[in-house]
Parts: sequence; C-alpha cells; structure tokens
Amino acid sequence: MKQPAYDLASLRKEFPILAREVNGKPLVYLDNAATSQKPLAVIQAMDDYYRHTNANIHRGLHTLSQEATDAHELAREKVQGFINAASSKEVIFTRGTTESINLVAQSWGRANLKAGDQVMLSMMEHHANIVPWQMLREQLGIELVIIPILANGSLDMDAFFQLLTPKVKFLAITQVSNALGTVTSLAAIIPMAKALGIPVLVDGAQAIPHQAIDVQALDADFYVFSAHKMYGPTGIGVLYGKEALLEAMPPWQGGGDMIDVVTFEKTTYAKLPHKFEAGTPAIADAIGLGAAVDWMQRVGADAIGAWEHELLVYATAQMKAQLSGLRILGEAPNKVGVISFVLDGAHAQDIGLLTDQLGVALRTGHHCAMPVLHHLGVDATARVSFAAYNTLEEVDVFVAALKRVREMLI
Ligand code: 7TS
Repeated sequence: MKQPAYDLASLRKEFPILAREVNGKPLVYLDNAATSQKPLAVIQAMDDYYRHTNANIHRGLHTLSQEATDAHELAREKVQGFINAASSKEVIFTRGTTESINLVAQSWGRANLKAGDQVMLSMMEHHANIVPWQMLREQLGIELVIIPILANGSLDMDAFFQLLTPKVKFLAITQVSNALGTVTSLAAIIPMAKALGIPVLVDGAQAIPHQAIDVQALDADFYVFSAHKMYGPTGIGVLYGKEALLEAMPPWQGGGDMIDVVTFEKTTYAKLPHKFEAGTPAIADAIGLGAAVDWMQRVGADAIGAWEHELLVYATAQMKAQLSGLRILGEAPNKVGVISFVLDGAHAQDIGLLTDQLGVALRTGHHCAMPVLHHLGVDATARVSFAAYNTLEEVDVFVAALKRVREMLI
C-alpha cells in the first residue's frame, strides 16, 4: 500500500478535533463531503483577525479598517492564484456554492434567457444546482434538459451529444457528484458546449478539495465552490466568472458596498468584484478561506487527492470482501474518495445511528441529490467520504463497525 506524499501523523495533529472521542470511542470522521474539519492554520487565522484586526472594510480610513480591508483582499488574491483566475476581479465572495449558483441564475439567467431556452444539467446534480434553475423556469418559462447517467454512475456521453442542440443556452454541471463520487468528463464536455457558444457553469464544490483547479485550462465561464469543504470555514464561498461576463451582468443584491453613487433618482454600481458583494461581507471567513488555500497549497491538492484515492481503493476492496448484501452506488472509473452504499436488510438511518455509537461519523440520507438516488432505485444511502487526514486504520474501524451493524440487524 502506498503512503501519502506528506507526513500523515503530523498532519493529523494540525486538526484539534481529530483528538476527541465520540461515544467513548476515538472519532473516525468520514463525512468530509458534507464538511471537512479545519486545521489550526485556519482556526488561528480567524482568531488572530478577531483579536487584532477586526473592523469593517472599505469604509474607514482608520488603521484597523485598512488592515481588515487589506487582509480581505489578500484572501481574494490567494483564491485567484489557487484556481488560476486571470484577475482577482473575477473572484466574487459569496456565502457558498448555493449562493453562487443562485447569483448566476438570477443575474446572468434573467438577463440572457427567455421562454423556450434550454438550460442543461446532469442527472447527478446536488439540489443547489437544480432548484435555482427550476425557480428560473417558473419565472421565465425556460426548459431544463437533463443529461442521463449510465448504470455505473458515469455520465451518458452519447446522450449528452444528442441533447446538445442549439436550443441549449446554458450548461450547469457538477465536476464531481457528491452522492456517487463520479468525476465528470469536463475536458470533453466544455469544449463541445463552447463550440456552440454555450456558457458553462461548473459546480466545483466536491472537486476543489481533491485536486488542483485551473479555471482557465478548464475554460469554465463560471466556477463555484464552498470554503467549508476544503478545510476552510462555513459561511463563505466563491463565484469565479470570466470578467467580460461578470461585467455585463446586472447586480443581484443591492445595498452598501456594491454602489458607486446613490441618489433617490438613480444609483450607479461599483466595479468588479464589489458590484456583486452587497453589505458587510464575511471578513473573518474570507481570511479563513485564504488560510485554507495556503494550507492546501502547502500540503498539495494533488497529493491529497492521490492519498484519498488509495483510501477509496482500499475501502472499496475491504467492504466488498467483508460485507455480504452490499451494493455500492456509483462505480465510475473516475471517482473521488466517496462511497455511497446500501446494505441488504439495514436501513441507512440504522447504519448511521449504530456506527455513530462506535465513533464513526458518516452521512445517511439522500445527500441533497434525490433525483440521482431515485434513478438508481433507492431513497437513501450511507456515505463515507475521505479527506487528507483519514487513515487506513480508520477504514478498518469503519468496515468493522459495518460488520457489527450487519450482525446486530440481521
Ligand atoms: N454542490 C455540490 C456538488 C455539493 O456537494 C454541495 C454540498 C453543494 C453544491 C452545496 O454546497 P453549500 O456549501 O452551498 O451547501 N454537499 C453536501 C453533501 O454532500 N453533504 O452535505 C452537503
């Protein structure tokens, strides 16, 4: 078995929460696709900000306000470098993936789509990349076309080519499915869409914790993600957009900070990126995101993904060898470290409750991806998802816990 490219034992010590016990057992945290744990570097950056720098930004001439503004904008530059955006103006801070997609749907969508236009999604989108487009359908009368999946959880590329007609005016697609772990073939999909002049939004929420991202190489028009799934804090995320598109889009929310001049007759708007950042932003959270970017770059995003792949291969093999009545949902050839599964005779909720008794944190339910689970014929699964700090020993504890669950329930 390969080892990670980094020192796993010392990396684990950077995460204080991993030292705690749950129900009298050492915590085995395998719910990383829901949210990852946070390293000291992130916790301390936010603590430092509140202890030494806290002030509102872009508003005061006083020293603290300027320092806070500088720290906030430095975080934006870190994100720009992390995803290789051409300019920091292309990095809009939002509350997370969900808010980023709603912003694009309501701003770009309302300005550019009309009744009968099609927005293309895939079968395995998170609800965050379905419901905003359904709301737009109610508002504008657009249509949604859905790229189906194959039995192994891969995208049906033949169907994609057939559905990609001139009626499609926008493509919003996930890079990685949170429910199945499938990595979609964006290198094939995006050029096809771009050849027809169709702008593409990539939901990177489940991709960015596991690999280096280059939005220019991808040629995504919009790329969205949340800090909390990549070792950063909750409450902040990113909308990357190509500058020309963002320039042409109307603001979404109005308020302070996003304006140039306000009179009761007319208001002019601030330049990018502030045009899309109404109100006092999540300053400490942006600084925490910047620290998470530094942390991931220090460890190496690709090194993290490579280790998670080892965990995926090991866990999949152990589960198949040791558990009868197991069905894994999603076995695409290109997967991240996510395993969604059902066990004959054991309800997902019972698996969740019983494994929690043994200190193992995993997720159960529909994972906010009801359409794809229904398509695969289940209402709920149990799901484990790996992060940089997980170990082979933790996989063993998890598989042993599942064996106990089987014995208790059947
Ligand atoms: N898109 C994908 C692919 C996701 O996995 C999630 C969250 C979101 C969007 C929404 O992100 P948010 O930060 O705005 O909430 N996925 C999950 C999950 O799999 N379990 O909990 C949240």
